Amino acid sequence: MLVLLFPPSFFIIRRQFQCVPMSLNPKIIAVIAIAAVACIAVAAFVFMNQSGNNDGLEGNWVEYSVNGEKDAGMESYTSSGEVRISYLYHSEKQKVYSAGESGSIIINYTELQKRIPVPIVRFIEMPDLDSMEKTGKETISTTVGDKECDVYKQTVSPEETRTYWVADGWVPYKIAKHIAKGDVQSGSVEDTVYLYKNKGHTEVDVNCDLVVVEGNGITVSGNKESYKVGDMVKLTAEGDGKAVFSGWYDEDMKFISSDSTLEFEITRDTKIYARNYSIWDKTANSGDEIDLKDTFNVHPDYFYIEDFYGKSAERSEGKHTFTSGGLYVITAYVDDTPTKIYWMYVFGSTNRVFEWNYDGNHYKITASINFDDYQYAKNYYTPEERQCDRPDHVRDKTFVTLSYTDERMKPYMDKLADTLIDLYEKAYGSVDEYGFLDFLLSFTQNIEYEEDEKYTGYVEYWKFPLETLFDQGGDCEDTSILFLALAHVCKEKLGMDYRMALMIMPTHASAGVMLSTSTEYEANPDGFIFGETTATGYDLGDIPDKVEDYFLDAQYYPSPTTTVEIV
Ligand SMILES: [Ca+2]
Ligand SMILES: [Ca+2]
Repeated sequence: MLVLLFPPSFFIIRRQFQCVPMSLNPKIIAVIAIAAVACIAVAAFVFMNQSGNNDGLEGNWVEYSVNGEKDAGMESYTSSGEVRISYLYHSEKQKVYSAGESGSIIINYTELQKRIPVPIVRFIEMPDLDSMEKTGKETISTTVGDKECDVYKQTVSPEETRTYWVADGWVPYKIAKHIAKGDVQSGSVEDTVYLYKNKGHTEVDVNCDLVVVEGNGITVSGNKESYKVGDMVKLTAEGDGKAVFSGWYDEDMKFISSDSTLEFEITRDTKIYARNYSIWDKTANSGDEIDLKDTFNVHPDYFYIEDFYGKSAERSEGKHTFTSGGLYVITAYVDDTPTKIYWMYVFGSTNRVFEWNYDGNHYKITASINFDDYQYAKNYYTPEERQCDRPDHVRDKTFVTLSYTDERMKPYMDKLADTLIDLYEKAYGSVDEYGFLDFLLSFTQNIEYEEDEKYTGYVEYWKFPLETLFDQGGDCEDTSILFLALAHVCKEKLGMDYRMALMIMPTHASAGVMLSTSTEYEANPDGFIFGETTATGYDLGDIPDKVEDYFLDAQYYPSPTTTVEIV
C-alpha cells in the first residue's frame, strides 16, 4: 500500500487554535528541579534577506544566556529556562546577521496569535547604536571581568524598551529587555525584564562551506568551492527524468522551498538537502540483511542510517539489518562529507517504551506498533482535517471514537487498556473509579509535550492516540484525546459509569470527567471536573491556575470554553 507521508502542502503553516504547555504544578516545583522542558534544541537556520554587501566584513560570534521567566496568561506568552543565543556581528555596518548556531537552545517562545515562525534569533537583533539614545556609562561585571560600558536605550514600542551595555567598540555585554504591563490582544502582560548576559565572543572564520546533499536521482548545480560570510548562493536542482525534485530542506530536514532555484545569503557553514519527490526510494522488511551499496547502486565510504520517526542513528559500511519497522534516512558519505540521501521504508513493528512513576510505584509498558498501522492513522486525515473542527466538533470527536471503532487502531487501544487495568489491579487489588482515572491521567501526563508546529510543521495538528503513542509525544489535545480513548475503552471493560468530554478552552485543551460519585473537586457548568493531561503534578480534578477562569466560567472569554462530550 502506498501512502504519502509528506504531501507537498505538509509544511504550510496554519494559524488557528493553539495550545499552551501547562507547566509543572507549582506545588511540586520545589521538589523537582525545573528541567529544560520548555527549552527545545533547535538548529535555527535563518536566511536573512540582506543585500549581499560584504565589504570590510569582520565577523564575531556573541553568545548569550538568557534569564527570565514569564507566564503571563492565555493571550501573551510563556517562556522559561536558560537560552543560548548566538549572533554574528557585522562591525562595518553595526548590524547583526542573526544566525542561530547549530545546537543552540532556543527558548520555547509562544506568542499566541502572533506567533513568530523563526523565534528568538530575530528577537533582539543588535540595532544601530547611532540610532539609540546614549544614557551614560556604567561598569558591569562580565565573563571577562568588570567592564566600563556605554549604556544605550532603545524604545521598541510603548510597552517595550531595551537597554544595551556596550564596550570594546561593539560588544553588547548585557541586554535588558523590559516589557511593561500592558495589553496584548485581550489578555494582560505583566511587567517583565529579560536579561541577556554575554557569555563570550569569538572571531569568526569568514569563510564558510556549503554542503549540498542530493536525493536519489537529483543533481544540484551552482555550488562553489568556498564562500565568504555574506556571499549570495544560487543553487539549481534537477531530476534525472525518473526522479522529480520536490524541494530544498535544511539540515534539520525542515522544508525551505520547492522552487528549483534557491538563492540565499550564506552566513555560516550550511548543509542543504535537495530532495526527490518520492517518499521513499526502496522498501525492506525488518530482520532482512540488506546491502545498501547494491540496493542504491552507489559506493560511498560509509552510510549513516537514521530512523526518521525515532531517535536511533548508526553508521554502516554497507551491509545492514533493520531491526524495526519505520522510515529511514540513509546518507552516503564520501571523505566524511554527505553526498546523497536515500529513504527506505521498512515493514515491521517497532517498540515504544513508556515509563513513569505514580503514587510511589514505577511503571513500564512496551507497546509494539506496526509501522503500517501508524502510517494508516497518520494518513487517515489530511493536515487540513486535523484542525479544530468548530463549531460542532463532529470530526474532533472522531479522534477519540475511531481509535476504538476502527479495526486498524482498535487492537492497540484494547491491548493498552488491558495492560493499564492489569497494572492498576496488581497495585491496588481492585479498581475504583477516581483512583483508576487518576492513574490513567498519570500515564498521559508522562508523554513528552511536543508543540505541534515544531514537530509536525503545522501550528495546529490533532493526532490519533496511535500516533501519539508511536511519536511518544503530542500537545494538549493529543494527550487529552489519548486519555479519553483509554478512559472509554476501560469504562466498557470495567463496566463503569463515568462520563467524559474533551474540554476546548482558549489556547488549551484538557480532558473532562463526570464521575458517578461526587468529589471534592469543582466541576464546570456542564458538570465535568478537570483532567490535565500534559504535565505531571496535577491530580484528576486539579485545575491549573492559568485556565481556571476559562474552565469554571465559560463566558469569561470571547471564544468560550466548549465541553465536547464523547459518547
Ligand atoms: Ca495543538
Ligand atoms: Ca497536536
